[in-house]
Amino acid sequence: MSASEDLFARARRVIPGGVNSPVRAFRSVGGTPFFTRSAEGCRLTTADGQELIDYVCTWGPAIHGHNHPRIREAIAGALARGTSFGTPNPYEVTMAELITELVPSVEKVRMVNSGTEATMSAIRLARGFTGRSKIVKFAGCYHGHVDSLLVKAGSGALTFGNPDSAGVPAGFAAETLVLPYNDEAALRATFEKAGHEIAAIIVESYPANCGLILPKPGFLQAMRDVTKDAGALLIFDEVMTGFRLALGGVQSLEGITPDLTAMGKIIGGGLPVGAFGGRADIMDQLAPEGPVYQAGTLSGNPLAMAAGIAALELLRETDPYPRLDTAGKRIRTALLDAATRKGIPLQVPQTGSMFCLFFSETPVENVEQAMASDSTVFNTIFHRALERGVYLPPSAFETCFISTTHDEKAVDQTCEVINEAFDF
Ligand code: KE4
Repeated sequence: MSASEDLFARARRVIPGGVNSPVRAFRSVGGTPFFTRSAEGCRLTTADGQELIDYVCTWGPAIHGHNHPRIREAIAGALARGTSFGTPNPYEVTMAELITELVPSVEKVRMVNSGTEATMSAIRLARGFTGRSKIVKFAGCYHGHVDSLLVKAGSGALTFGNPDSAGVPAGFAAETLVLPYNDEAALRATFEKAGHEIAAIIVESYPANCGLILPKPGFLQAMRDVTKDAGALLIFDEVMTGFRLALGGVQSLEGITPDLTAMGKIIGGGLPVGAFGGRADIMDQLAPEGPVYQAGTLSGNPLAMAAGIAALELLRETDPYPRLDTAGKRIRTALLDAATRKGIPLQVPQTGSMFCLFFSETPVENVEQAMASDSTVFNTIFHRALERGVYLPPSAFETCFISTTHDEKAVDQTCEVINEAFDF
């Protein structure tokens, strides 16, 4: 039995499914998940000593790779002063000043401890600010395990949602309307019919939890238009894309100004963190300033703030985005070339340091088309790449991430592995 198999057997006796987050269990791709013993730069070392080039990057936070010295030193410096105070601390102020400087739509920001907390709090704030209860989300978008967002589309196009998880009461789901992504007509029809009841749209600025699906031209602007006309708010969930594709997030690339933005991942430098922010007149509705309650024991934790500040300052100093996009394009080309040689239909949506593999004849524009792609082929490629030292996300419906430590040598090695992985 390998060390990972032994660890997994032990884990399953005391942790549900042996994991602290479902996707880590490899249920989608099959097999036993490896356990990571350490990580450095773009490489993980497993409990069995295998070295892997990591394209999961702890699901987004590790844009500077693992164990970056600047981030490690920042944590060590904060650690020397203690771990948690339960009082305001200077790091929180610096973090808030950084975020509001880098993301102009965020005039005020509140730190939390996960992306889920960020989206959950942003929704409560939108409902409190507008006095309305309905929320619009899009099929295939994931915003964390918030009750009111674990909802799938209702029976008809314009009916309210049904629970997408046990434990979510139908009454909670009924307050959520789930629309098809990239369907502007459905969006406009919904707001025509129910706009006066809708508190907010929440949308992944680039959906990346059903693979990577990019918005059709004008789709995000249509959301901005219909929410403005209806007196509803537009919430961009940039937990994944914030600081990943540009310092100002996707909103800066697309020229859209949301009312609220949910953030996470990169702003914690690998430590537990989330944040939500936006227009000051909305944010000032939050306790203790206003009537919308929201709180957190470890919110603004000095270690997480120090790590996140270092991560954001590194991004501002180095502007890694062009190079990350070049690496993304190189890997995309290698994937498409290998698939063409093998005669396998493959789409590789890629933007900056994000890409995914859809084994589909046609481009994927919504979750139905994503689900229709061939995940069996994905699983084969996943395991063949893993055996050869490249770790892709263990699901066809996730997104790959590249870090600044994926240097030429690592990308060259990845392209070689891709060629071998497709040669089955
Ligand atoms: P967390 O609560 O996991 O920190 O963030 C939830 C969340 C919110 N919004 C978006 C756009 C997200 O992608 C996420 C979490 N992303 C997943 C990756 N698909 C985290 C991985 C996991 O669940 O273990």
